[in-house]
Amino acid sequence: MKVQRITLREIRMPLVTPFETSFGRVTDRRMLLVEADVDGMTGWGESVAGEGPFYAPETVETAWHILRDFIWPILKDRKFNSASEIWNLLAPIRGHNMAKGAIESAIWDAEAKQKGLPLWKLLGGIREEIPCGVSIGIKGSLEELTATVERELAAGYQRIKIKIKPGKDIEPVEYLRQRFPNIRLMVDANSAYQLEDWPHLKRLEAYYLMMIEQPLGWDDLYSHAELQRKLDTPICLDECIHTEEHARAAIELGACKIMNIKLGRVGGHTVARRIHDLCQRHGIPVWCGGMLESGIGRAHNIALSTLPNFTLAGDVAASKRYWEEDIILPEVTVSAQGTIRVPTSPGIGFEPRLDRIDKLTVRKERLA
Ligand code: OSB
Ligand code: MG
Repeated sequence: MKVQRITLREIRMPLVTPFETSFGRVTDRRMLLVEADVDGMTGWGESVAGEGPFYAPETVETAWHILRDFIWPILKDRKFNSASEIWNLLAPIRGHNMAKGAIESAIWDAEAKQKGLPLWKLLGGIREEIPCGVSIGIKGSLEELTATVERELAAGYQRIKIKIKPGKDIEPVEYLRQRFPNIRLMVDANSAYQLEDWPHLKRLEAYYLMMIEQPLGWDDLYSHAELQRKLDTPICLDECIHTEEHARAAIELGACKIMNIKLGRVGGHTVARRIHDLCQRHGIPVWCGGMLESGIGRAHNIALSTLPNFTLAGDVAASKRYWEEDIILPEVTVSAQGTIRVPTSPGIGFEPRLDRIDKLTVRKERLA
């Protein structure tokens, strides 16, 4: 196999509702799409790098720079046998997993199409339907939060995650628990707390949360291990897990009992699958995180979520929660039972809408 050409595009799309986390608020997404021509077959990937370096160090700009100036020179004229080799080919570049994941996933899509297989089957997935949850941003009032939760439950979503930060944590959780005593509820702090805050976090245990996601420093496994020893509620790590080695360290240290796997954060399907396998061997359940993706990134998340140890509902939800109109056909929809039916056509199984993508494109560069 050989990548003949890649096309980078930056598209911009406004979110249907602004999304607020402890690290900031997003109203308009900038997304970097990678279209890869692999021996005449086209594959698509999406970089999940944010507008700013606030969730992780990468941004749309750094991903573009690394793809054009470092990744493409490695892949140009390079022969390989399968997409599973791309991660190793890119090993000389340290970090920049979101840039790597964008092209690596595009090559996986192309390989699956060449083989006439749905991507999820090529990855070794076993699920024909995946369970879905939602991630709800920090809201201005408890009434607004409750109304949102009601709407998502009515749509069928199987678990509710709310974003928290100091000052907006115990109160919203207590309020929701009183109104919804039986729902699967969890919180995500996106690294907003310090280890010294542990007695405060301990108070959340009164509301029997499924897990507390990434309460402490984005790269601080050690403090999470200390915190997990003080809490009965499972800690789920997100930001902290950017490599397979970090995943192993987290497990050995006891820094979490659950893991969130995001394709971009770990550099693509190959490493995502290895972390999945590692967690499975250690009895750590995983779920697929979301990064407010367009349909292309979402399609990759669906494929990844079919692996056997993705036993918990992820943050992979319907297109219409995010976009007035998505860039793929069909759009991603969720059943009344809160599941997504996995597509059966080759590759990612959703067709990118080139006309719409062109209209949304603010920058484009072809590398050959
Ligand atoms: O921490 O999981 C997170 C969005 C952007 C950055 C980080 C996170 C999130 C979400 C949204 O929680 C998940 C989604 O609905 O795509
Ligand atoms: Mg998170």
